[in-house]
Amino acid sequence: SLALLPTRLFKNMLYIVAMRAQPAYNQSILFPAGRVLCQMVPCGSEEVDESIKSAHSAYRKWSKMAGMERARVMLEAARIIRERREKIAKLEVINNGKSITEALVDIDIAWQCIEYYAGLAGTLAGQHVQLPGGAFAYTRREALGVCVGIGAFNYPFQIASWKSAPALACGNAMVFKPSPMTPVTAVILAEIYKEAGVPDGLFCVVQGGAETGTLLCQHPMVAKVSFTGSVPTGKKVMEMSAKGVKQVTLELGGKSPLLIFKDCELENAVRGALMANFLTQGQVCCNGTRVFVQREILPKFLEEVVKRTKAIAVGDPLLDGTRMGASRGSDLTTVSFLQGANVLCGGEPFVPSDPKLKGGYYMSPCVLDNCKDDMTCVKEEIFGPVMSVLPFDAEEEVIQRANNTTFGLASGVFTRDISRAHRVAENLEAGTCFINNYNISPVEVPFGGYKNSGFGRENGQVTIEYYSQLKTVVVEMGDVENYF
Ligand SMILES: *[C@@H]1O[C@H](CO)[C@@H](O)[C@H](O)[C@H]1NC(C)=O
Ligand SMILES: *[C@@H]1O[C@H](CO)[C@@H](O)[C@H](O)[C@H]1NC(C)=O
Ligand SMILES: CC(=O)N[C@H]1CO[C@H](CO)[C@@H](O)[C@@H]1O
Repeated sequence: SLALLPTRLFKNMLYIVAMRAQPAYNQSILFPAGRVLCQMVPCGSEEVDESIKSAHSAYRKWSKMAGMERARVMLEAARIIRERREKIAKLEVINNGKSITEALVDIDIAWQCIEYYAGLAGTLAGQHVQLPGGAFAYTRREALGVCVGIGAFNYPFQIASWKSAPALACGNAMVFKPSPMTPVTAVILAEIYKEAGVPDGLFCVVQGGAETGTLLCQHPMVAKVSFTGSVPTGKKVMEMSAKGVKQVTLELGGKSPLLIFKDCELENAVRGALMANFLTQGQVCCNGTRVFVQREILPKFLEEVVKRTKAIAVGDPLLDGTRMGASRGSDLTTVSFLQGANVLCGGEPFVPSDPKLKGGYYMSPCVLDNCKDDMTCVKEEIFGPVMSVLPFDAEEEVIQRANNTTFGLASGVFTRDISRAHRVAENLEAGTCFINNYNISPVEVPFGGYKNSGFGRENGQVTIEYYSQLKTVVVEMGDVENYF
């Protein structure tokens, strides 16, 4: 059932950005089957320059349109995505390897995001301020210009939508570089925007890895860079952007804590812990991989979690029944990570029975017990389906331990005690705290990190601030003071 579409996709890439023949080929791997999906030529300085210039001229037209007009085009794009959700989701599965069930959710969140910012496009406005002597000032909310979006491999289509929707709503253009591991679906988004009626070049896709990313961050015509990826790369993006005084939004990694108190609804806490760790094969930046469980309920919790984890259907991601697909080549030989932690289940390369999938990248989801706070598996991102479970005794203690990390993307707490829930939410150092659930990201609420997990926000009304700037216009109604 893995229909390959290399010719069409390759043609589409050429269609968006004319690519020069270059010796260095980048291969995009078809994760579910371990075969080469397509070969790409990374964009060099000429292609990057060309796409930024075409984005800039599109921005001139687009930013002069009324917000309501931009909204109409964006609503049409959202409608097309919704209409083709199954087709796009299938391509996302081939692109990334996640299960079709999850890919459909990603695509739905993507069109919802575009719809949401279309709704805000008509509301962008400044302020009127009265000054002495009849003078007054007003502010105009203006676009920034050409924004660069750099995506990660875990949510290719969704990230392209999360970045482009607020950018376009505010009147900007965007040049988007998907991860070289997942080059496919951003191109589909570009085609859909064009079909919906955005000016040519307003949303451009350039392909490539770190070198192409560097060219984008250093280009003098770029006003802003929004990056999703690892902390080390995020720091480089910020450094390069600083040289040109460009605005930056960074959505970086996490090692988020999930606190499970003994008074919780255990069934929900178990479901939450699974959601926190095993969505998209564990390759989610806000996943709650440090699961702190109050000692009294630890045996019961582990028993349930291990039972359910063993039952997770790993395999062909295009089948409806599959709950975990293929990951980015991570057969986690986690042994080196373990340092005395107990493997309760999983953690091994998994070979699906379907011979077509023999070469694919599968791993059985893993639960680790007997973890200590200073173990590598607890402190560092593994980026795979691995849950580390840590016992705790008291609220104050667990908050200190939960905060004791350089990351701060998300956090979660399961408890029936309403005061405790809000107290814990206040004290955890993270950009999001989920109470009695985990890993839900409605487009209406801001998403982003504390500490090394980044800054700036995506989604929610506030993101308008990150894609626009204020111009103050001061109007004198009388004479200029005769001072000299
Ligand atoms: C998701 O879970 C993995 C597995 O433990 C973890 O290493 C990683 O930090 C999480 N993903 C991200 C992007 O933080
Ligand atoms: C924080 O972590 C460090 C190193 O891992 C450790 O030495 C320290 O005791 C921890 N602090 C708390 C409050 O857990
Ligand atoms: C509010 C609170 O308790 N914050 C703590 C979180 O943990 C860090 C490190 O363990 C402490 O420095 C904070 O005081």
